[in-house]
Amino acid sequence: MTVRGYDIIGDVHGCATQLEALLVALGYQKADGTDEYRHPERQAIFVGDLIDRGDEQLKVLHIVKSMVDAGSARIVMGNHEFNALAYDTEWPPGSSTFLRPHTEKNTDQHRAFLDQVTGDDRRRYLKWFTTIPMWLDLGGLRVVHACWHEDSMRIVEQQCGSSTPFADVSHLVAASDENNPLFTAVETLLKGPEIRLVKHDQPPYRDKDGHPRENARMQWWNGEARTLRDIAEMGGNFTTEAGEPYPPLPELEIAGTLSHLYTGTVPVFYGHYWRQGTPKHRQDWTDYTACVDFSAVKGGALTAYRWSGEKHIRPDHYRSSSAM
Ligand SMILES: [Mn+2]
Repeated sequence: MTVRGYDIIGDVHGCATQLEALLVALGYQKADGTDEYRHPERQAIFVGDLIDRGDEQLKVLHIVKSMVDAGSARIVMGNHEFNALAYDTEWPPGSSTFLRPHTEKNTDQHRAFLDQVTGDDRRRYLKWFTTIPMWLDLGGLRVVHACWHEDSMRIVEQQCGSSTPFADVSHLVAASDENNPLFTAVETLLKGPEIRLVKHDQPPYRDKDGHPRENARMQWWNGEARTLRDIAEMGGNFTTEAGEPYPPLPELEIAGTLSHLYTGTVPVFYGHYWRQGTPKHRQDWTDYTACVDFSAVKGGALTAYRWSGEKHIRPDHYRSSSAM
């Protein structure tokens, strides 16, 4: 098959019904007697986070792995696949401690997966996760779960020798150690960069759940952003510690101090950011970046971007399983 284009599909989080509806809407059809959806001239690319939260995780894994095995799809790793590996890895062996500690919070976050994906299935899919690359650079387009950051990619390549490091458990160990440079590199690629507000003399805030926070998400996708106000993503319902609305951040020029802002001219597709509603300029897409995570498991639409060689993002190329 000659691949004439790619359909980049957002975070599925166990929503198999929406996934099948989206694949059908995109013109993919099941190969006879299998769950492998295929398209005569296109390939799907999953941005990671197939698992956690949703009700149909085993079915999602079955569909997506069938597609990847058959060459109908590709995938990059999400933070939830990475966390699943670290949660499962007892280290040192026999110690009853795990690379991702089995705290109540971590276990609750992973509960639906642990309940739904059991026994041999769990072993098989975790093993598959170790073969998933952290990013894809396909020439005319780039795909990563949370942030395209070349400095972090170089660290992964130099330290691990590839973009697919986790078949070797020592790399999983290094990436779980906060003092190892691999930890920050993997966090940046899979969870996105954050900016420390207190470092810029700004007060901490409370997020929508009332949790105190000193870091804000960085809008790395906005290459034109220059000031702290443009770069730090502050939600509308964040408050100060005292419960007052959080004041606007200052127009303090900081772009020159950051390596994270994407200034490339090759389109980058990513997920992770729980966008709401329909895709909006700057917030969700720019000329060279497009988020495809529109919160499918929280009532949003599972979303894809249909890329056919264009050099700039075209918002009319977004597709979803329901009307947008
Ligand atoms: Mn994610």
